Amino acid sequence: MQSLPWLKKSRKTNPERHLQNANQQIQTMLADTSIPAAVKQELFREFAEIESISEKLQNGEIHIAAFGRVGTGKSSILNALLGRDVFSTSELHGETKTQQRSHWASANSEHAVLIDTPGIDELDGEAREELARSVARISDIVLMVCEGDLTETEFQAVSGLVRRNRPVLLVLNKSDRYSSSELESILSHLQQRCAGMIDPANILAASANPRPEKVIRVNEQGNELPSERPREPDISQLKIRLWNILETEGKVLAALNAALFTSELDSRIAGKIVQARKSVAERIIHNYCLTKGLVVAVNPIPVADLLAAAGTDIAMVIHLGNVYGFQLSRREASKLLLTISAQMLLLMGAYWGVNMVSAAMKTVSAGMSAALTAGAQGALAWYATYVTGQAAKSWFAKGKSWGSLGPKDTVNEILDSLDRDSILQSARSEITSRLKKAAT
Ligand SMILES: Nc1nc2c(ncn2[C@@H]2O[C@H](COP(=O)(O)OP(=O)(O)OP(=O)(O)O)[C@@H](O)[C@H]2O)c(=O)[nH]1
Ligand SMILES: [Mg+2]
Repeated sequence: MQSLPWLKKSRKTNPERHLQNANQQIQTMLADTSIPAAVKQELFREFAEIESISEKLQNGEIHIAAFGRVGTGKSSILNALLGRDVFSTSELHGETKTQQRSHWASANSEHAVLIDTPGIDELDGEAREELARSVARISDIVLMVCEGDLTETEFQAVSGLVRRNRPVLLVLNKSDRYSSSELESILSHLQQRCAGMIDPANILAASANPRPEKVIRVNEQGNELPSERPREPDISQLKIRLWNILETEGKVLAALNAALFTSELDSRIAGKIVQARKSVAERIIHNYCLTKGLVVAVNPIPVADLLAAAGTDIAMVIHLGNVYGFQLSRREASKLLLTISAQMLLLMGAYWGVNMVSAAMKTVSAGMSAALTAGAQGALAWYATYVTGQAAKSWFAKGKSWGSLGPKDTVNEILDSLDRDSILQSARSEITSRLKKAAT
């Protein structure tokens, strides 16, 4: 049999390795006391996914999920494959509310699992995307169940699944509602619409729960008597196709899916950790800025000494180091601070004196109160600590290195990116409001 198109990609990926990586990252993250509980909470979900996918890999399970609009007969198709009513079906739309699964004992693979999902069209765009993502994550083969030509929503869903390298079988259910010529023309239309996305061999008709056939009997008296003749489900084409895939590609599909899933997970987790560190670092920097700003406001020192006094930022640097997993000695911390403040003096030296003071006092008018002046002084200290914190953060994020930019350009880039005046203003107002609160 010709190899299926989706298998051409990344046959060599190694799911176990990705799983181990993701698992290790999560374990480290969970043990890291500097990471906020909310982010850890989010990772628990990924952790559960890792557990379930590694279990699936170990058991060699192959997951086949039904997906599609409400009421197209997703649950009915799966029941017909199982040969019994496992999943609940209804004429009323929205019968299936959550994902459910059942072992497909009669399949030619020992480990096939059928998964039922809720209909996609009652959800808004974002929720639908999320559902498609999670279906793509859990399933090795997707049965996209439709009951006629594809709506725009259905077409988007198919495209999304194909984009995620998910093997899709398009099942035109309720074929009993069409004459054979109608059926032929719908199928060929579907093949055209999905050209390049779905192999024509994977676009199939089925009737999972056909309505009884209306027949007219004529009795001995010649009277016409309408009656109904039950019809058997017809899912033979689908079953044969699935068995074929399971037999020839099943194991590879499961491994490929696990590899895709876990490599995505791998980078997702790495991204989350970076984000978490950034937000904790920002909070730490803000707290030190406030402390330093208050100290200077209460006990003003000459403007020119503010940078020299950067030595007092040692605690902040050590604290930031912890967030990035580094234990800095005081010596190392003060060395880093010296490097940073040297760059700041170099870059801001001329500017530091007159211009900064006027910027900080911009809105302060002639009859300046002592508190406002103090606030402006404190704001300058705040700003210096803020720049220092950002530079240190960048050094830690690059693994205790300035990277290709070097310290000068790093600090320069930080200075360029900051809206100095608005930082000074909000620093000043936070400091004065704290001072006022303390005074009352
Ligand atoms: N005529 C016809 N009706 C069918 C066929 N398959 C399913 N149905 C009917 O379609 C209706 C919906 O079937 P379900 O299997 O519940 O559909 P579903 O896609 O799971 O629906 P939700 O869970 O609500 O999204 C039921 O009344 C089924 O009896 C079929 O082959 N032909
Ligand atoms: Mg259902």
